Amino acid sequence: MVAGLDRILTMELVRVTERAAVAAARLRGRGDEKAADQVAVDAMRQELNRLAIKGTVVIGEGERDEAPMLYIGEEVGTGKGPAVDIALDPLEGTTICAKNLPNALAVIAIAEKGSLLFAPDVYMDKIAIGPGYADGVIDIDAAPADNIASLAKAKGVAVSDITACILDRPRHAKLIDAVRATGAAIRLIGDGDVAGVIHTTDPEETGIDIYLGTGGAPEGVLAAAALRCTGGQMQGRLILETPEKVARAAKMGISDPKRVYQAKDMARGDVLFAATGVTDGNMLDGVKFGRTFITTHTIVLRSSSRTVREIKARHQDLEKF
Ligand code: VTB
Repeated sequence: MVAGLDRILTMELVRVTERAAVAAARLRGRGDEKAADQVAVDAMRQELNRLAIKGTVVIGEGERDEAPMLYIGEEVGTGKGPAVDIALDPLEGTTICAKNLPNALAVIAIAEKGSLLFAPDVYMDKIAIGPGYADGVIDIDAAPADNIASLAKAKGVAVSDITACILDRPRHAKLIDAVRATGAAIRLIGDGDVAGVIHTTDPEETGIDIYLGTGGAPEGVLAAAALRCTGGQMQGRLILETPEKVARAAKMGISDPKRVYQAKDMARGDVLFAATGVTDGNMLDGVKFGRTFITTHTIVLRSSSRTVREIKARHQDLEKF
């Protein structure tokens, strides 16, 4: 038997992201990020409160005063069950959903109490690759060209066969130039770096070998939770460039503002992770609304067994949604 969280929770999590994804998907392509996020939050919270857990949201929709629901510190679940930390993003990629572009997800991770990094909502510098490589193939402090060359060598391919995923942001102009100068390809994404990092875990399916660049720290913790389950390497460093941010992080228990976190430092112990596709993506199909049923596609992971499950569900009781 593998120690850790009750494995039944793995399957229970699927309903939570399914419900959020269906709610958000109804608002795909309507140009209204806020509305799509709101319905996803409501739906996720409703389903989460049915779980037999004593859960605390540690990565959520925001601080208590700025998010009415699923705020950091909110207690969720029935209160009868194991004490767990929860990281969630009911709609990762609100803009993607509003524009009906690929890879919007409903995402959740659960770990034993005290096991998820309590990260402030600042940027995090991130680098990630998939499983099957020796430690040390990537280094967040190395030049992008060196990381790409090192990965290509470890994979046994030419640098030009490597594809990096990077968020399309002006702040990444130098990074993009540096990667392009190596001859590697770049998949530029508009949003959704949780998906971007996860995509490195299955390059044959997604076409992405490495993730590079800065994105949200909360999204970094969610991605780390997934990588703990799939295998793969990730390093992250909070960007705390002002004394105010250093102080905010310190309040959350972060004493070394320059610390490099490995995936296992951001999500420790037994971790469960689920993501349901909202829009069609490289790994997950989006929600499909049929005349008599709704179809969802979910990936559900558990770190202690490293099982990767894909669940395609046909929901026939449409009243439920
Ligand atoms: C990324 C992306 C998210 O925030 O983390 C990004 O994955 C980072 O912030 O989907 P900027 O948009 O300021 O670059 C999101 O776009 C939204 O949470």
